[in-house]
Amino acid sequence: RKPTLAVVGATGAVGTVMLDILSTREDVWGEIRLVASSRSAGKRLTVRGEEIEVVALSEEVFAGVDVAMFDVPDEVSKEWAPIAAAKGAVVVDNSGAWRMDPEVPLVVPEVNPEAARERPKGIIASANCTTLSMIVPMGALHREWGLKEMFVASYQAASGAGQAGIDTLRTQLAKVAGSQSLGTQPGDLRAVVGDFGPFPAPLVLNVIPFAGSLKEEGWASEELKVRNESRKILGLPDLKVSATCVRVPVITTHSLAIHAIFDQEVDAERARAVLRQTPGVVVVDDPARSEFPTPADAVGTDPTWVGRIRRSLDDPRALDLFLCGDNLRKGAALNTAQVAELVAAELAG
Ligand code: 11C
Repeated sequence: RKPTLAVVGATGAVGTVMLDILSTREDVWGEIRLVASSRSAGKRLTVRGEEIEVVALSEEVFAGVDVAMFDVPDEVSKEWAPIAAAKGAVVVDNSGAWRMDPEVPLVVPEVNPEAARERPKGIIASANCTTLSMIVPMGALHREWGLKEMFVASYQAASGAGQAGIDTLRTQLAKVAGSQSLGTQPGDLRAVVGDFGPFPAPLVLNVIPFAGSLKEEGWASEELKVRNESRKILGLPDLKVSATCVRVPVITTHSLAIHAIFDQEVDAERARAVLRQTPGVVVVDDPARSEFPTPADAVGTDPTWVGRIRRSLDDPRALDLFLCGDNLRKGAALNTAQVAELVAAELAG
Protein backbone atom coordinates (compact mmCIF):
# COMPACT_ATOMS: atom_id res chain seq x y z
CA ARG A 1 0.00 0.00 0.00
CA LYS A 2 1.28 3.44 -0.92
CA PRO A 3 1.25 5.85 2.05
CA THR A 4 -1.57 8.34 2.58
CA LEU A 5 -0.49 11.99 2.59
CA ALA A 6 -2.21 15.03 4.09
CA VAL A 7 -1.20 18.50 2.87
CA VAL A 8 -2.15 20.95 5.60
CA GLY A 9 -2.18 24.54 4.35
CA ALA A 10 -2.89 23.48 0.77
CA THR A 11 -4.24 26.87 -0.34
CA GLY A 12 -1.34 29.17 0.72
CA ALA A 13 1.61 30.40 -1.37
CA VAL A 14 3.74 27.37 -0.40
CA GLY A 15 0.77 24.96 -0.55
CA THR A 16 0.06 25.99 -4.14
CA VAL A 17 3.65 25.20 -5.16
CA MET A 18 3.42 21.95 -3.19
CA LEU A 19 0.49 20.75 -5.33
CA ASP A 20 2.56 21.42 -8.45
CA ILE A 21 5.54 19.56 -6.98
CA LEU A 22 3.36 16.59 -5.98
CA SER A 23 1.98 16.53 -9.52
CA THR A 24 5.38 16.48 -11.21
CA ARG A 25 7.74 14.43 -8.98
CA GLU A 26 7.80 10.65 -9.00
CA ASP A 27 4.52 9.69 -7.36
CA VAL A 28 5.10 7.79 -4.13
CA TRP A 29 1.74 8.60 -2.56
CA GLY A 30 -1.55 6.75 -2.34
CA GLU A 31 -4.45 8.98 -1.25
CA ILE A 32 -3.68 12.70 -0.95
CA ARG A 33 -5.90 14.77 1.36
CA LEU A 34 -5.92 18.55 1.07
CA VAL A 35 -6.51 20.39 4.32
CA ALA A 36 -6.85 24.10 5.09
CA SER A 37 -8.62 26.51 7.43
CA SER A 38 -12.43 26.39 7.47
CA ARG A 39 -12.34 29.58 5.33
CA SER A 40 -10.85 27.62 2.41
CA ALA A 41 -12.77 24.36 2.96
CA GLY A 42 -14.88 23.34 -0.01
CA LYS A 43 -12.47 24.79 -2.61
CA ARG A 44 -11.52 22.30 -5.32
CA LEU A 45 -7.82 22.09 -6.21
CA THR A 46 -6.03 19.96 -8.78
CA VAL A 47 -3.23 17.64 -7.79
CA ARG A 48 -1.83 14.81 -9.97
CA GLY A 49 -4.42 15.84 -12.58
CA GLU A 50 -7.28 15.11 -10.22
CA GLU A 51 -9.65 17.62 -8.57
CA ILE A 52 -9.81 17.24 -4.80
CA GLU A 53 -12.04 19.10 -2.37
CA VAL A 54 -10.21 20.91 0.43
CA VAL A 55 -11.39 19.85 3.88
CA ALA A 56 -11.27 21.90 7.08
CA LEU A 57 -8.53 21.17 9.61
CA SER A 58 -9.85 18.84 12.34
CA GLU A 59 -8.59 15.87 14.33
CA GLU A 60 -10.55 13.49 12.09
CA VAL A 61 -8.71 14.43 8.88
CA PHE A 62 -5.58 12.69 10.19
CA ALA A 63 -7.24 9.27 10.60
CA GLY A 64 -5.26 6.80 8.48
CA VAL A 65 -2.73 9.45 7.38
CA ASP A 66 0.88 8.22 7.23
CA VAL A 67 2.61 11.53 6.51
CA ALA A 68 1.25 15.04 7.10
CA MET A 69 2.99 18.04 5.54
CA PHE A 70 2.31 21.31 7.34
CA ASP A 71 2.64 24.61 5.47
CA VAL A 72 0.91 26.82 8.04
CA PRO A 73 1.79 29.67 10.45
CA ASP A 74 3.86 28.80 13.53
CA GLU A 75 0.94 28.99 15.97
CA VAL A 76 -1.22 26.62 13.88
CA SER A 77 1.65 24.16 13.68
CA LYS A 78 2.33 24.42 17.43
CA GLU A 79 -1.25 23.38 18.11
CA TRP A 80 -1.93 20.87 15.33
CA ALA A 81 1.34 19.05 14.59
CA PRO A 82 1.20 17.15 17.93
CA ILE A 83 -2.44 16.24 17.22
CA ALA A 84 -1.51 14.80 13.81
CA ALA A 85 1.47 12.96 15.34
CA ALA A 86 -0.75 11.52 18.09
CA LYS A 87 -3.03 10.18 15.34
CA GLY A 88 -0.03 8.27 13.95
CA ALA A 89 1.10 10.56 11.14
CA VAL A 90 4.74 11.56 10.72
CA VAL A 91 4.58 15.35 10.50
CA VAL A 92 6.93 17.22 8.15
CA ASP A 93 6.60 20.82 9.24
CA ASN A 94 7.65 23.86 7.27
CA SER A 95 6.99 26.45 9.99
CA GLY A 96 9.42 27.87 12.52
CA ALA A 97 7.59 26.24 15.44
CA TRP A 98 9.71 23.11 15.87
CA ARG A 99 13.05 23.69 14.17
CA MET A 100 15.13 24.35 17.25
CA ASP A 101 13.41 21.73 19.46
CA PRO A 102 16.19 19.24 20.39
CA GLU A 103 13.70 16.39 19.93
CA VAL A 104 12.83 17.45 16.40
CA PRO A 105 15.32 16.83 13.59
CA LEU A 106 15.85 19.66 11.08
CA VAL A 107 16.42 17.92 7.78
CA VAL A 108 17.75 18.82 4.35
CA PRO A 109 17.98 15.54 2.40
CA GLU A 110 21.15 16.52 0.49
CA VAL A 111 22.94 17.40 3.74
CA ASN A 112 21.70 15.36 6.74
CA PRO A 113 19.15 12.75 5.55
CA GLU A 114 20.07 10.35 8.37
CA ALA A 115 18.65 12.82 10.94
CA ALA A 116 15.09 12.14 9.68
CA ARG A 117 15.02 8.67 11.28
CA GLU A 118 15.38 9.97 14.85
CA ARG A 119 12.08 11.78 15.58
CA PRO A 120 10.83 11.14 19.12
CA LYS A 121 7.92 13.58 18.74
CA GLY A 122 6.88 12.19 15.36
CA ILE A 123 7.75 15.60 13.90
CA ILE A 124 10.49 16.51 11.39
CA ALA A 125 11.16 20.17 10.66
CA SER A 126 12.06 21.76 7.35
CA ALA A 127 14.23 24.88 7.47
CA ASN A 128 13.56 28.54 6.82
CA CYS A 129 13.66 29.55 3.16
CA THR A 130 16.72 31.76 3.60
CA THR A 131 18.72 28.95 5.21
CA LEU A 132 17.49 26.47 2.60
CA SER A 133 18.49 28.78 -0.24
CA MET A 134 22.17 28.32 0.66
CA ILE A 135 22.60 25.20 2.78
CA VAL A 136 23.05 22.60 0.01
CA PRO A 137 26.11 24.28 -1.59
CA MET A 138 27.47 25.36 1.80
CA GLY A 139 27.12 21.77 3.06
CA ALA A 140 29.12 20.53 0.07
CA LEU A 141 31.88 23.11 0.62
CA HIS A 142 31.90 22.25 4.34
CA ARG A 143 32.50 18.59 3.48
CA GLU A 144 35.45 19.66 1.32
CA TRP A 145 37.25 22.14 3.57
CA GLY A 146 35.48 22.39 6.98
CA LEU A 147 33.33 25.49 7.45
CA LYS A 148 34.41 27.85 10.25
CA GLU A 149 32.51 31.09 9.75
CA MET A 150 29.97 32.73 7.42
CA PHE A 151 29.07 36.34 6.72
CA VAL A 152 25.76 36.41 4.87
CA ALA A 153 23.78 39.22 3.23
CA SER A 154 20.40 38.13 1.91
CA TYR A 155 18.28 39.66 -0.84
CA GLN A 156 14.87 38.18 0.00
CA ALA A 157 11.83 38.06 -2.25
CA ALA A 158 8.36 39.33 -1.36
CA SER A 159 6.82 35.84 -1.44
CA GLY A 160 8.87 34.94 1.66
CA ALA A 161 6.10 36.83 3.43
CA GLY A 162 3.47 34.61 1.77
CA GLN A 163 0.65 35.55 -0.60
CA ALA A 164 0.23 38.87 1.27
CA GLY A 165 3.82 39.74 0.37
CA ILE A 166 3.25 38.99 -3.33
CA ASP A 167 -0.04 40.93 -3.39
CA THR A 168 1.57 43.93 -1.67
CA LEU A 169 4.46 44.14 -4.12
CA ARG A 170 2.16 43.80 -7.14
CA THR A 171 -0.18 46.51 -5.81
CA GLN A 172 2.77 48.83 -5.14
CA LEU A 173 4.15 48.14 -8.65
CA ALA A 174 0.83 49.20 -10.15
CA LYS A 175 0.89 52.42 -8.12
CA VAL A 176 4.32 53.51 -9.41
CA ALA A 177 4.02 52.24 -12.99
CA GLY A 178 4.57 54.97 -15.56
CA SER A 179 5.72 57.59 -13.05
CA GLN A 180 8.70 59.62 -14.24
CA SER A 181 9.41 61.09 -10.80
CA LEU A 182 8.70 58.56 -8.04
CA GLY A 183 11.80 57.34 -6.26
CA THR A 184 13.67 60.63 -6.59
CA GLN A 185 12.60 62.50 -3.42
CA PRO A 186 12.85 61.34 0.21
CA GLY A 187 9.55 59.87 1.33
CA ASP A 188 7.81 60.12 -2.05
CA LEU A 189 7.24 56.35 -2.20
CA ARG A 190 5.93 56.23 1.39
CA ALA A 191 3.33 58.84 0.45
CA VAL A 192 2.17 57.03 -2.69
CA VAL A 193 2.19 53.31 -1.93
CA GLY A 194 -0.19 53.52 1.03
CA ASP A 195 -0.34 50.08 2.56
CA PHE A 196 3.03 48.46 3.35
CA GLY A 197 1.34 45.05 3.82
CA PRO A 198 3.61 42.67 5.76
CA PHE A 199 6.68 44.89 5.21
CA PRO A 200 7.90 47.76 7.44
CA ALA A 201 8.52 50.18 4.52
CA PRO A 202 7.66 50.49 0.80
CA LEU A 203 9.18 47.59 -1.12
CA VAL A 204 8.74 48.81 -4.67
CA LEU A 205 11.80 50.74 -6.00
CA ASN A 206 13.38 50.12 -2.59
CA VAL A 207 15.26 47.67 -0.38
CA ILE A 208 14.36 47.05 3.27
CA PRO A 209 17.10 46.00 5.70
CA PHE A 210 14.77 43.96 7.89
CA ALA A 211 12.92 40.63 7.57
CA GLY A 212 10.89 38.80 10.20
CA SER A 213 10.44 40.19 13.71
CA LEU A 214 12.72 42.09 16.08
CA LYS A 215 14.64 39.94 18.55
CA GLU A 216 17.26 40.63 21.22
CA GLU A 217 20.01 43.19 20.70
CA GLY A 218 18.69 44.43 17.37
CA TRP A 219 18.80 41.12 15.48
CA ALA A 220 15.93 40.22 13.15
CA SER A 221 14.35 36.77 13.54
CA GLU A 222 15.42 35.84 10.00
CA GLU A 223 19.07 36.55 10.85
CA LEU A 224 18.92 34.37 13.96
CA LYS A 225 17.23 31.58 11.98
CA VAL A 226 20.02 31.62 9.38
CA ARG A 227 22.58 31.25 12.19
CA ASN A 228 20.80 28.71 14.39
CA GLU A 229 19.40 26.53 11.61
CA SER A 230 22.72 26.39 9.72
CA ARG A 231 24.42 25.22 12.92
CA LYS A 232 21.84 22.48 13.50
CA ILE A 233 21.69 21.17 9.91
CA LEU A 234 25.47 21.13 9.46
CA GLY A 235 26.01 19.67 12.95
CA LEU A 236 28.31 22.59 13.82
CA PRO A 237 26.97 24.01 17.12
CA ASP A 238 29.76 26.59 17.35
CA LEU A 239 29.70 27.79 13.74
CA LYS A 240 30.10 31.57 13.63
CA VAL A 241 27.41 33.17 11.47
CA SER A 242 26.57 36.84 10.99
CA ALA A 243 23.65 37.61 8.70
CA THR A 244 21.96 40.78 7.50
CA CYS A 245 18.60 39.96 5.92
CA VAL A 246 17.26 42.41 3.36
CA ARG A 247 13.95 42.40 1.49
CA VAL A 248 14.14 43.34 -2.20
CA PRO A 249 11.41 43.95 -4.80
CA VAL A 250 11.57 40.48 -6.33
CA ILE A 251 8.42 38.33 -6.39
CA THR A 252 10.03 34.93 -5.75
CA THR A 253 13.61 33.62 -5.28
CA HIS A 254 15.96 34.58 -2.50
CA SER A 255 19.57 35.53 -3.25
CA LEU A 256 22.49 35.53 -0.82
CA ALA A 257 26.00 36.95 -0.92
CA ILE A 258 28.26 34.83 1.31
CA HIS A 259 31.79 35.25 2.64
CA ALA A 260 32.68 31.82 4.02
CA ILE A 261 35.84 31.03 5.98
CA PHE A 262 37.11 27.44 6.11
CA ASP A 263 39.63 25.45 8.17
CA GLN A 264 41.89 25.02 5.13
CA GLU A 265 43.05 27.00 2.14
CA VAL A 266 40.45 27.06 -0.63
CA ASP A 267 40.58 27.20 -4.39
CA ALA A 268 37.87 28.76 -6.55
CA GLU A 269 38.23 26.25 -9.40
CA ARG A 270 38.04 23.35 -6.94
CA ALA A 271 34.94 24.96 -5.37
CA ARG A 272 33.28 25.07 -8.81
CA ALA A 273 34.19 21.40 -9.40
CA VAL A 274 32.80 20.36 -5.99
CA LEU A 275 29.58 22.30 -6.54
CA ARG A 276 29.14 20.95 -10.08
CA GLN A 277 29.15 17.44 -8.62
CA THR A 278 26.66 18.30 -5.87
CA PRO A 279 23.07 17.14 -6.51
CA GLY A 280 20.70 20.09 -6.27
CA VAL A 281 23.33 22.68 -7.23
CA VAL A 282 24.05 24.32 -10.59
CA VAL A 283 27.15 26.46 -11.15
CA VAL A 284 26.73 29.42 -13.49
CA ASP A 285 29.92 31.41 -13.18
CA ASP A 286 31.33 33.17 -16.21
CA PRO A 287 31.09 36.90 -15.51
CA ALA A 288 33.04 37.77 -18.68
CA ARG A 289 29.96 36.50 -20.55
CA SER A 290 27.52 38.04 -18.04
CA GLU A 291 26.78 34.55 -16.69
CA PHE A 292 25.86 34.53 -13.03
CA PRO A 293 22.70 33.58 -11.13
CA THR A 294 19.86 36.08 -10.93
CA PRO A 295 16.48 35.54 -9.27
CA ALA A 296 14.71 36.24 -12.55
CA ASP A 297 16.51 33.25 -14.12
CA ALA A 298 16.32 30.92 -11.11
CA VAL A 299 12.64 31.38 -10.24
CA GLY A 300 10.45 28.31 -10.75
CA THR A 301 13.42 25.93 -10.74
CA ASP A 302 14.51 23.38 -8.15
CA PRO A 303 18.31 23.77 -7.77
CA THR A 304 20.41 26.33 -5.95
CA TRP A 305 22.26 28.40 -8.56
CA VAL A 306 25.77 29.47 -7.56
CA GLY A 307 28.15 31.93 -9.20
CA ARG A 308 30.63 34.79 -8.64
CA ILE A 309 32.88 32.27 -6.88
CA ARG A 310 36.12 33.98 -5.84
CA ARG A 311 38.87 33.24 -3.35
CA SER A 312 39.17 36.14 -0.94
CA LEU A 313 42.00 38.53 -1.80
CA ASP A 314 42.87 38.87 1.88
CA ASP A 315 42.34 35.38 3.27
CA PRO A 316 43.36 32.19 1.39
CA ARG A 317 40.89 30.21 3.55
CA ALA A 318 37.87 32.27 2.48
CA LEU A 319 35.50 32.13 -0.49
CA ASP A 320 33.06 34.77 -1.68
CA LEU A 321 30.07 33.70 -3.73
CA PHE A 322 26.55 34.67 -4.75
CA LEU A 323 23.64 32.26 -5.02
CA CYS A 324 19.93 32.15 -5.83
CA GLY A 325 17.26 29.65 -4.78
CA ASP A 326 13.50 29.66 -5.32
CA ASN A 327 12.21 30.28 -1.79
CA LEU A 328 8.88 28.56 -2.46
CA ARG A 329 10.45 25.45 -4.04
CA LYS A 330 13.74 24.31 -2.41
CA GLY A 331 13.18 27.06 0.17
CA ALA A 332 9.89 25.51 1.28
CA ALA A 333 7.67 23.07 -0.63
CA LEU A 334 10.38 21.06 -2.39
CA ASN A 335 12.42 20.42 0.74
CA THR A 336 9.27 19.42 2.63
CA ALA A 337 8.32 17.05 -0.22
CA GLN A 338 11.84 15.55 -0.31
CA VAL A 339 11.76 14.93 3.46
CA ALA A 340 8.28 13.40 3.18
CA GLU A 341 9.60 11.12 0.43
CA LEU A 342 12.42 9.96 2.74
CA VAL A 343 9.76 8.98 5.27
CA ALA A 344 7.65 7.28 2.59
CA ALA A 345 10.68 5.22 1.52
CA GLU A 346 11.34 4.30 5.16
CA LEU A 347 7.70 3.25 5.70
CA ALA A 348 7.87 1.14 2.55
CA GLY A 349 10.70 -0.73 4.28
C1 11C B 1 10.87 35.34 4.58
N1 11C B 1 12.17 33.38 5.15
O1 11C B 1 11.48 35.42 3.51
C2 11C B 1 10.99 34.14 5.46
C3 11C B 1 9.71 33.42 5.49
O2 11C B 1 10.64 30.75 9.25
O3 11C B 1 9.65 29.77 7.61
C4 11C B 1 9.74 32.06 6.17
C5 11C B 1 9.62 32.12 7.65
C6 11C B 1 9.98 30.79 8.21
O4 11C B 1 10.14 36.24 5.00
